[in-house]
Parts: sequence; structure tokens; C-alpha cells
Amino acid sequence: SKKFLVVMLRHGESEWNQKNLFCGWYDAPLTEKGAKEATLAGKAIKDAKINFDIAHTSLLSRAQDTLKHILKEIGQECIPVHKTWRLNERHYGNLTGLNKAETAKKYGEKQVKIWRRSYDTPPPPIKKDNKYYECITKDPRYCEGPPPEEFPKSESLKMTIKRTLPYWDNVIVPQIRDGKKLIITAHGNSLRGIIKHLDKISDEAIMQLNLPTAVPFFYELDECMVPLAPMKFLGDPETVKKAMESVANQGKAK
Ligand code: DG2
Repeated sequence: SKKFLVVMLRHGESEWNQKNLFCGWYDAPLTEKGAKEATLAGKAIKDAKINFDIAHTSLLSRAQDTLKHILKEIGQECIPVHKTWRLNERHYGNLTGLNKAETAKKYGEKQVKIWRRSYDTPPPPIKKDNKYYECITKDPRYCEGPPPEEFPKSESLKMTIKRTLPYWDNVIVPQIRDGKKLIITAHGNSLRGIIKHLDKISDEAIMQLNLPTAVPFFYELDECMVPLAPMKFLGDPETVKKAMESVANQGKAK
């Protein structure tokens, strides 16, 4: 019986990951380290002898540039790249621009974990006087969606899944079924949503999943698009485990 492969990853380190700021829909660029991580992800993909037919990414530079570094490394810069706001990071609301450790000091680590990892508690909605309100809301990259009345002011994981899954079901799945090999570069939380769906992770258990930057993971799917095994990282398990722990620790008061 036929097996279908799909590869996904979170972008490399961004400037706001480096500064430990809540980023969401703010368009922070990759750091130099983030660009290197992306190229290393490309090397791992090359070593695994995987090549792609189509790529999907978000409307944010950090995911798009990670994809560019990978495609360059694997010599596949010419494949079609689809960009969509539906793969964007979850909107971090009025937390956008705040330091995660300082926020934990101010509101407590427990509250910050709820904002970062709970399934259905959204962060406080972004206010018009937030420093980043205008540059996010008025950004012309969103002229084809989301429609103004649906433009998020903040998103829980549940809300993120609600706008990401239609793209998975209606655009990505038909291409996989058609035998196309896909790479998807996106974000910590938009990908947690897809993983929750594919691996049928409960609302409680998903709280413990932290995705490291720029470590590719893959699924093999059967003809019904059901994974033959849970997500698997392309990387040394000990290194991946440490990277996941350090993402969890970004919400500690220090
Ligand atoms: C991070 C994730 O998103 O943050 O928005 O700050 O994947 O685009 O770097 P990404 C952000 P956490 O949910 O891990 O705090």
C-alpha cells in the first residue's frame, strides 16, 4: 500500500526569539544564527535524500526565509511556494512585544504558561495603543485575508487550529493525495495545531509540546491521510530534547 511523506518545521531563531519577546504576527527577521539553523536543516534534509514538489509557508519573513535557505541548500529553489496567513503564528494579542521572562515575573509563570500553552485561553486582545497594532493590522500583506471582520486581536491554540486546518484539509491534503512531496515551514503554535490534529493529542497533553526552531520533522501517512506513526524529528534525539526544554523555559521568570 502507498505511503505519503510530508516534512514540516518551525523557522530558525528570529530576532524576537533571541530577545525572548512574544512575537505572534509581528514580522521579526531571522538572526544570523537562525539563518545558519535553516541551512543545517537543509543539510539534514539532503542527507535524508528527501526532495520536494511544492512548499507551503506563512506570510511572515522568518518562515519564508527559513524555507529559502533550505531550498537553496538542497538545490530546489525553483519549486512553487504557496504563502498563506493561515499558517501564520498564533496572534499573541496584547502580549506582542513583551519579554516572556519579565511577563512571568509580573503575572506569574503559571499565567504565562496558560497564555503560551493552554488550548483555549487566548492572550489579552491587542489594544489600539499597542506599539505594534498599526504595523500588524495595516500591513498590505493581509490584503487578501483574513477579512477585516475576522482579523484576529489575539488567538488561543484552538482559534489558531480553526483557521489553519481548513488550509490543511483543502489545500495541503489534496496535494499529498496527488503524490506531491511537501515541505511546510511555519511556526511553533501553528504547527502545534497541525500536530495535535494528526497525532490526536488531547487538549491537556498538547500543553507539554514545545517545538524547537529549525528541526525538521516528518510524517508518513496512509491513503486515508492517517499517520503510520507519530511525528518524527530529523535530528539527534538528545539535542532535540534539550532544544524543546529550552523553549519551555523561555516562560520562566529566571
Ligand atoms: C513564538 C512562539 O512564535 O512563542 O510568537 O513568540 O514560532 O513564530 O517564534 P514563533 C512567538 P511561544 O508560544 O513558544 O512562547
